[in-house]
Amino acid sequence: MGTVEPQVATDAQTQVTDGFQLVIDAFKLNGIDTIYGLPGIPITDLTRRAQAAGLRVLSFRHEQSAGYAASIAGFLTQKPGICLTVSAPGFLNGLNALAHATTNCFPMILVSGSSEREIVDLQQGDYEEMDQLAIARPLAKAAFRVLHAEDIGVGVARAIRAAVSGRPGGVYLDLPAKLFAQGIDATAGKNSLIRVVDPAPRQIPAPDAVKRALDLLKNAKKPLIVLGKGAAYAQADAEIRSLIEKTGIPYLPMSMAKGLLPDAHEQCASAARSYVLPGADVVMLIGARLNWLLSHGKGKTWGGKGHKDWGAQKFVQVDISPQEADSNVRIDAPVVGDIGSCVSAMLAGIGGSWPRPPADWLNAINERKSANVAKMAETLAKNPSPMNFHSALAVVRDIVKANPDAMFVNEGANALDFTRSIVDMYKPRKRIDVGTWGVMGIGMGYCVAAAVVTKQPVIAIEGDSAFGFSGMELETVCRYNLPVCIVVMNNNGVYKGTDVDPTGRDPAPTVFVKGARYDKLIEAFGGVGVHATTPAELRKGMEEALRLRRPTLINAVIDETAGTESGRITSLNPSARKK
Ligand code: ADP
Ligand code: TPW
Ligand code: MG
Repeated sequence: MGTVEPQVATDAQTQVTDGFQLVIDAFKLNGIDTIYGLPGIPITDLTRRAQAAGLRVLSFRHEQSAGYAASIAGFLTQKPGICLTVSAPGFLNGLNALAHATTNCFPMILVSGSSEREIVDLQQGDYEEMDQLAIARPLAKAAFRVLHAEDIGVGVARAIRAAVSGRPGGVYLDLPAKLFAQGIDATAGKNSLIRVVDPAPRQIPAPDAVKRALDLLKNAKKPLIVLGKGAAYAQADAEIRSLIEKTGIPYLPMSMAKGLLPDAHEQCASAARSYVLPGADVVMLIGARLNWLLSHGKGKTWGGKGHKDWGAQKFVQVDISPQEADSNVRIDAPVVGDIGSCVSAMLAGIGGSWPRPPADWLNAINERKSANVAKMAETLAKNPSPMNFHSALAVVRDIVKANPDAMFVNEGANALDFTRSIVDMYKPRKRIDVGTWGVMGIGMGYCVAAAVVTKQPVIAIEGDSAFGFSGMELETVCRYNLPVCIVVMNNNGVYKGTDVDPTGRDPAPTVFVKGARYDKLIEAFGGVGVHATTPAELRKGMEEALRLRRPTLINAVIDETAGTESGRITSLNPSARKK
């Protein structure tokens, strides 16, 4: 297989266009302005020509990072993020992110070049031979292949609709090498393109479903609202805030819903989580699934006696997916529709009067909150040497407060869990993290997309292990000169740095090179490296990075004994449970 040269360009004389051009035109027609990818056969010229045509083409060092970037761009913009890869190995590298997008309900399209159908289907050993469509299908919300240039318009339109309509997800679009060079009449090509009208149609909830939900909520003695990342995605921020404030119901934000209302809001019950979940009698989920992150809606977290027992709560679930209700426990009042429409309908149903939740419930929550906040303030005020997660995060907390518009990326175990609970968010869709899978490796891809999409500075709090999964993308961050400040919480390993090999032969599986200097990596690419062993050094480094908007990596030296196994989810770890 040779390289595919752009044989024909659209121009007035030839009146011919080709597959490359039609893909680019179809994207542009649908407002797609950025491609996250990695070049090679057969899509090198697609990257070049897309760039020449005015699209932003961001080139990564590994497709996985490009894919994660595309997925979070989808979350932030409600437009499908595009990840472009080469065939077989490039495609497989991108596949993790495709599955991640589907799992997290982010709209994304993985576009991969593929080898010749005739050879692939007869398994004759083509260059990078693989039946990519078949492999992508179970991991994607939808998967399509385009064989003829005149079908590119339909293929792109279907991919866009599938990605953003209903519950968003990852879509695979297979573009065989031969397609790109196919020439067709330019007018016919132009006419074959589709500008997708209303790609994510509103879905209005049924009035009786809204009434059922409001009746349940109104009679609750201990109501609670849980906001998930679906609520953040929906961009119905004003309506959601209004619903919460009008009803006076305490709310809990899931991690990527933090900041939908400021975490410092008086109705925010995050600091009393372990009190409100088992205590509530009616819980309204808005864009949050009752999956493992909410202990499946049952067990001790929810006041059940054993780990499989249901608590006494009744649930309202607002979700665009009609199949989500009853997936873990009974949903007494499902409200199916898009969150903007559902919340608006509820607000209309509430009208001017709504009884405030009983004072004893609100007072009890406030008592727990105050006690927990005071306890945390005490811990944060300590200044141990070496730094621990708390003393470092006290700094991060201040910096975020002073820069509420900055994007905030977070991954790791302890580096994730402590950060989530200590660092408040003040605005919607600022916090992006490991998501539904608790996956490591989203870090640098998310940083690039967050900076590019929002034009805001980005702060990334990274476990030292987490950072390693996408560390080479430091070069990407520096190449595009993005205002990204990465803080590596360096505790010498996965969870902590203290394990030893009982045989004395090797380092323990969870332990890395002691005292590694991650700050030196970024210097190789012209970025700013900072070695911080005290909160003061960390503060100075972060302030400078935000002021100068230069790519910066701060190696924050954390006490290697400070973490716990698996962070907050030790109970899910089979070996740890035995202890
Ligand atoms: P979290 O992890 O924050 O709890 P989940 O990813 O579990 O959130 O849940 C997100 C939910 O939001 C999914 O069930 C998805 O169907 C739903 N969702 C996504 N976008 C919308 C929307 N625009 N309107 C309604 N529901 C949505
Ligand atoms: C793709 C398993 C969960 S958390 C983690 C791993 C490897 C790293 C924790 O160490 P880190 O944080 O980042 O240094 P800290 O502060 O506790 O020391 N592979 C993938 N995803 C996951 N989740 C794992 C492995 C894991
Ligand atoms: Mg670590």
